[in-house]
Amino acid sequence: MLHLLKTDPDIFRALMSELERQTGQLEMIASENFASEAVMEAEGSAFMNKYAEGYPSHRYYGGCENMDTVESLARERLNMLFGSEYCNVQPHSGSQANMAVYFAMLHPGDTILSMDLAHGGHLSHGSKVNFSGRLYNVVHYGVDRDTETIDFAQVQELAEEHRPRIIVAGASAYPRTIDFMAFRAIADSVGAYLMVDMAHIAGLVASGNHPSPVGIAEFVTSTTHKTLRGPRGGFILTTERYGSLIDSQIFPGIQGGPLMHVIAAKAVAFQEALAPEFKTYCHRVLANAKILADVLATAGFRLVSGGTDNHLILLDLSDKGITGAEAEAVLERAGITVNKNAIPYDPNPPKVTSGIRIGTPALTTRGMGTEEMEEIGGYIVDLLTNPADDALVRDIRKKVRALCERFPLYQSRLDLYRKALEEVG
Ligand code: DSN
Repeated sequence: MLHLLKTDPDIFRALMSELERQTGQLEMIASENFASEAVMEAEGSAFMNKYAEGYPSHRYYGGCENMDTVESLARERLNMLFGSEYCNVQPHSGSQANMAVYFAMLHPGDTILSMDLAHGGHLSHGSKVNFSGRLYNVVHYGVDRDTETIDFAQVQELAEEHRPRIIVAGASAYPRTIDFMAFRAIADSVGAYLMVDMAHIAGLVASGNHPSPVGIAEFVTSTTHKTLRGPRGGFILTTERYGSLIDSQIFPGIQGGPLMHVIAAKAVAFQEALAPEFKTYCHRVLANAKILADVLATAGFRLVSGGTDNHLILLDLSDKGITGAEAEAVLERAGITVNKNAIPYDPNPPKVTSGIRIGTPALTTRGMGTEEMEEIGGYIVDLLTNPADDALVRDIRKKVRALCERFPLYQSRLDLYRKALEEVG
């Protein structure tokens, strides 16, 4: 670390400040988590210096023997974790995993049927401002106005009307269990492929806390850094039948050299997720989300779909006289980080929104449990009910700091950085 401090104090100070931000506030963005020291060590390593275009034993560069070890271990562990037949661990991100599947199975202009971003879908599922919406003919399904759960009658109707080549299941702001079998039946009824983007719930799937799409969908894509708690990145699961097609779409189709340091970190995260403690962790993520949901609902807040089955809660603030943007801001001032989020049929634009999305994966990694969720739920209720009360915000900020101190995170790193800074004065 002293190297960075000596070479580039500006970046070092930004890093120090970020570490203090992450450890000194309550991270409740549903898609974020804290990777382990081992994962970070693998990523910040000499693996990053190596070009390894190609795949294990078939590389376009010399000196790849250690790269082969790393990528083969990542693949074996990932297949073991999800019981999959074939996988690709090279996607730099979830979007690129999705892109590779589209490129493998679709021609420009083909039809994709996917969940509307405004109802909890994802940009790379065909949003007009994304490559997916520009290249393909995209038809969106959404949630039912009353139940706020996926409207399978509408999915079936749209599938019959538009005959999509691929149906995409998966969401980034959907608090309920997704019925992959129902999607399979609809896909089969119209001869469509099924792709499941399980980025948000990958850890829950790996630990048996959400039904698995593996063996149901031809293609399963994911990121590695959300509930799975690895480094930022993506992967694709498929069967032998589509394996080499998918491989060729990732490299040379859309990517060049794989990020071998990230693949090494993915391998470490997969190993961690195979350990029994990861199951316990995921159980606790769900238990924490349920308690938090109960506290908010009991205080009179409306939860989209009436509750949660997974790691996230979508809170509708439209009857509280506060927008999603305002709620995000007041919570942040008190040291609670969430994101504003559209609710289904939201009348407000995406930069304002009528809701916030709250998740429990990161705080559960810190070791917080149901007792802490009750405490934090109380703070959220007080802040959202009295957003203009500066004294309250200051008081809660203090309590949040004290709570964070009780659940230390990256402590040895923080100590090391602080000591380094003290030494240079
Ligand atoms: N941007 C991510 C999220 O916050 O859910 C999805 O990729």
